[in-house]
Amino acid sequence: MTYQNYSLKQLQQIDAAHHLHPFTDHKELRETGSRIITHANGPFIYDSEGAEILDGMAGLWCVSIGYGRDELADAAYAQMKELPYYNSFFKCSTPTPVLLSKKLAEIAPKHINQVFYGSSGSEANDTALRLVRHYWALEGKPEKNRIISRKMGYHGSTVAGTSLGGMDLMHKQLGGAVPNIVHVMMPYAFELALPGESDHDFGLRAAKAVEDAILEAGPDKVAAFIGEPVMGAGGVKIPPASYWPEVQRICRKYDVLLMLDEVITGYGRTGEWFAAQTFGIEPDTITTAKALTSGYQPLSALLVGDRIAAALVEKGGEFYHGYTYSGHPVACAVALKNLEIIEREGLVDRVRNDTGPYFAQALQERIAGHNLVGEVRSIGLMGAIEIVKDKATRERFLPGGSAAVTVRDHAIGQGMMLRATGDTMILSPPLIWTGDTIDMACERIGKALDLAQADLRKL
Ligand code: PXG
Repeated sequence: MTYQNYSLKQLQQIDAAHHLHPFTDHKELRETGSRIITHANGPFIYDSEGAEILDGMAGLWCVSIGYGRDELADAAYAQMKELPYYNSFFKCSTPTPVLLSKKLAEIAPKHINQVFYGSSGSEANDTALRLVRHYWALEGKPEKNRIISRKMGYHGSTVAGTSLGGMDLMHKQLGGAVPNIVHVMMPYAFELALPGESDHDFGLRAAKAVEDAILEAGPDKVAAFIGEPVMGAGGVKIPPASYWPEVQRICRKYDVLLMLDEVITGYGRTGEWFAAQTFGIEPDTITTAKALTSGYQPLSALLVGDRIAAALVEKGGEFYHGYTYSGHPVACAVALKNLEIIEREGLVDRVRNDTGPYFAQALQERIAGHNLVGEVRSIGLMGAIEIVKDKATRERFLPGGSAAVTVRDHAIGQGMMLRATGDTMILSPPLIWTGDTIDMACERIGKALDLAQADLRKL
């Protein structure tokens, strides 16, 4: 029986009766009912009422090649018929994770040549945390096990992901984080730069917070630093150009491993295959997921640099870690086809040379001037719009976050899906967007801002 046999109301009732959603106030959801998305094509999603909505978030930062790609469905179908599942434990392998690993080693930075698979970004970060601690134990330094992370960082929702992340509300509900993880300031100039402080100096100061944390713990106690190259869920916070090279310099100085979480930035979003390349840094691990399959299958890949891989191989001994679905043949088949399409259509170059710069210009020329907007910023095809009450002073509306939700609701009403996080609107569209799609998005966002402004004035 297909869903078409149910009315929207029935689906909402069943949803409310049986389905616990992620990051949701369930009491509130039961009062409003969920929005049910039934199908999608290219850059558009459609809800059960037939509304066509331009998807400014690529699903949840993942559907890079857009919806409705038969080639991915065909790849999954063929693989399911040939071999739907076999495990990668006990010295077994299947062809698609083998070939995907080769492909990932080709597109990753030069010094990264090994891959460990999971099904989600959270799982990949669990792997990363365990792997760097295992690495130092293999090196005879088990006490070098602290991880430095950042406030407002998002690294997933498992216990390790939540512990690595710097979201206070998540920590409060955790009731005990993984020990030996500390959080330092984030590189968010819009709110944290001092009056008169240049972007460059602010970037160096934010990097110095990493050095201070290393020195406070003692370098022989610190295993690694982890960060998203551009903080995503925390509000598309793009660090000043001075930040990452300085963080890398500091990590090298104290022999601290550098872990990048590229679950959002990986596979072309910033105009290179990986943001490590955009920022010119050489991390020891890169966590990836989402756009690896354009969201058509759940799959994550932890890319592991030569230094850690060499210790694993040369020192030997079993790394007691892995998932039933590590290297899932169907997910890997879909990833291979997805990467082939990204390459064939030149999407990474297009973001770097064409749509990325056009997106930046369009936001600047058509959105930044609006009365409700304190700042726009973007890198490649990810962008943020800061919502403020007063453009000059950057005073926010109260209660915090309410104005951005008003903008978002109007945007959806205008046929434009984007996300509100705190007082920031965020955009992370499919990489197939063209100049025309960007124009359409700006027009709809502009209207949403006007409508929101009218509402907010009434308050
Ligand atoms: N790292 C980063 C940087 C992420 O953005 C994860 C890890 C975890 O991935 P999984 O696959 O376990 O969800 C993410 C996920 C949002 C939002 O509201 C962002 C994510 C997930 C859900 C919501 O922007 N990012």
